[in-house]
Amino acid sequence: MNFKEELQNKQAAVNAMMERALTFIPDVNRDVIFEAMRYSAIDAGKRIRPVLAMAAAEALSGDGEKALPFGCSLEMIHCYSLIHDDLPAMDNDDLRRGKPTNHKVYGEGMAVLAGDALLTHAFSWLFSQPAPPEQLVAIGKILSDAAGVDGMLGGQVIDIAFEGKPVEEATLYDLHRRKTGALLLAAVQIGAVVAGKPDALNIYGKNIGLAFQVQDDILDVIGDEALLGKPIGSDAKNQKTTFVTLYGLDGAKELLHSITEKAVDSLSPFGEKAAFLRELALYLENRVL
Ligand code: GRG
Repeated sequence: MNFKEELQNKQAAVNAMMERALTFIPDVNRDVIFEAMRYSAIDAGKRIRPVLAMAAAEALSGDGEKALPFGCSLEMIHCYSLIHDDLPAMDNDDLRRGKPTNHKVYGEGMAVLAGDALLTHAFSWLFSQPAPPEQLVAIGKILSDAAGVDGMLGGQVIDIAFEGKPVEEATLYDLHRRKTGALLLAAVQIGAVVAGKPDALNIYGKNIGLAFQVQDDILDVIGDEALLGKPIGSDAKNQKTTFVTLYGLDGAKELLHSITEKAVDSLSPFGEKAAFLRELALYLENRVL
């Protein structure tokens, strides 16, 4: 199987598991929240985080299928963060993944609740899995740390605190290590825990986490709006410091290439089993959406 086929197979497995995880018993008074949660989490996005969790387990000779439900918990947290990030109180965006943002369809109050509900459901789903209790606790800790004040939410706090102000290089790295990087590292760590080797892929996870954000900054300048499903130029419009404003377009591309290489090099101890992770790093370096 080539990389593209394997990626598509994994994405299909994620979509099927997300459907299972987000199927609710109809209730006329709560159907609206089920619908709002599903709107932003079913058949949505690239599913990179759960794919990474599966691939990380497999690279360490573990079972990717066992990492899949936990990867879906992480994906729910990711979807929650996008709903909240799009709210008028945050980025005030109308389009996400080529369709109206959650609050545009369900209203602000329901969108806040849909995000909250996805975050809490992520842990309910996690603790419903028939895995050893110590594994559930380890993964629950990874997810909560990655999502919370030390991770993604902390990064968002720094982002808001620096709105309209210049950001120094070290702060920009700290912001994105948390805001974007923490969930991507957590994805890799979940797979590594399932394989029984918790920290084995941390260098890979940290570098692709940063690379993902650098490419995000580049795409906001030279990306294709139709492919991205949202307008470009939002960083410039909001006068944000990004890896492109800091290093220029070519400098950001060089940084992206060098950290992708670091990620790939860190996989050498794992040989052929890490082939998919290697290809995934290159796919993320060259992604157009
Ligand atoms: C609201 C607590 C809180 C946090 C929001 C992650 C985040 C913080 C905001 C998202 C803003 C953003 C666009 C960050 C850049 C990196 C990123 C997370 C891009 C979107 O992830 P993809 O490309 O999305 O994996 P898909 O649509 O494929 O799922």
